[in-house]
Amino acid sequence: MTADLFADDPHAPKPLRLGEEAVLLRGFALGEADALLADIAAITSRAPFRHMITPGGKSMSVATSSCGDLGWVSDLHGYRYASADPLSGQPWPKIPKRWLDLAERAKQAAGFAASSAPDACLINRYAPGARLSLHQDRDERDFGVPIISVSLGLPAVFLWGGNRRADPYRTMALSHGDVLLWGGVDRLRFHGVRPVTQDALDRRMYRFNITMRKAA
Ligand code: MD6
Ligand code: FE
Repeated sequence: MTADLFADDPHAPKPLRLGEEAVLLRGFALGEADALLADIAAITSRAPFRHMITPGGKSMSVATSSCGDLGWVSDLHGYRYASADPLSGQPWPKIPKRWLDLAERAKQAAGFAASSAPDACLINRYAPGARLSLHQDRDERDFGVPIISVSLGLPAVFLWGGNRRADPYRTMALSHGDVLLWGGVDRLRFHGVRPVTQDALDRRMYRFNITMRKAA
């Protein structure tokens, strides 16, 4: 990997390698974080956050929305990608160009080979207490394109496991502006998010996470 991330800034953090094909770019999206949050507000004014029902019949503590050609949905029938928002019957909002540009720059900075642009983007919103249990992302057809995940707002503890649910996992903090990428041999790792907590002096209400993928 020969990433020259922030080549002009001697204090910029180095890409952190978490696996053969998994890289954490701390603070990579900090400069545009406010714009990304404004984009999320615009998207979710049309495709509102909702608490999806899992196939097991439970309401997810994380509120979700999507943008792109395909959006991630869950109900009693299972998890899948759908081209329309089931709440409105309308297509999902487009992925903002700013997000696609960020994804492209992050792939380059993390040393990933050129690959197709994402066509699906899941947007998660965590209020304090919301969590995401260990899972794999395996509903996408193209694992050759890494998932690009952007963290915004409140920090969270991310669980980073192996290819089997019972494998041991590591934990790491994901903070406002961090970008995590993973693909290839690391694409099927189990992962999750511990219940989000809010420091008494932290005025942010939520953690947001954007994950862009190639689903079709
Ligand atoms: C989250 N992220 O950080 C949930 N999945 O809120 C994910 O589930 C995820 O960050 C695949 C790849 C990157 C991710
Ligand atoms: Fe995931």
